[in-house]
Amino acid sequence: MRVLTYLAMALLASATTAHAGGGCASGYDPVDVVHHIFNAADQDQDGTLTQLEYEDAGLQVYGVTFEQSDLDADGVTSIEEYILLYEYHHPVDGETEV
Ligand SMILES: [Ca+2]
Ligand SMILES: [Ca+2]
Repeated sequence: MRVLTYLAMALLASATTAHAGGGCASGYDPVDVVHHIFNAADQDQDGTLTQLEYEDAGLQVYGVTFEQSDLDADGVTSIEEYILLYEYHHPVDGETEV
C-alpha cells in the first residue's frame, strides 16, 4: 500500500508539471508512472487486473471503480484501459481536480 501511495503522489505531481514536450527532461513520464501502478497491482503479472487485484491494490481510492475502469466490460482491466482512464482523468490543460 505504501508504494502505491507514493506512486500516486508522483503521478499527481507529474500530471501537473511534466506535460511539456517529450517529458524526458525531468521527472516521470506520466504513462510510465501508470505502468508502475498497474504492475504493482497486477499480482499474478498477467497484464490485466481482476476486480480482486484492482480493489486489493486500493486503486478505487483514485475515484474510479473497477467497473468504470473496465472500459470494454470483459471482466478485467488492461493496461491500455488504465492508461486511457488516466488520460481521461488528467487532461493536458492542467486543470486540477479536488
Ligand atoms: Ca492480473
Ligand atoms: Ca477490459
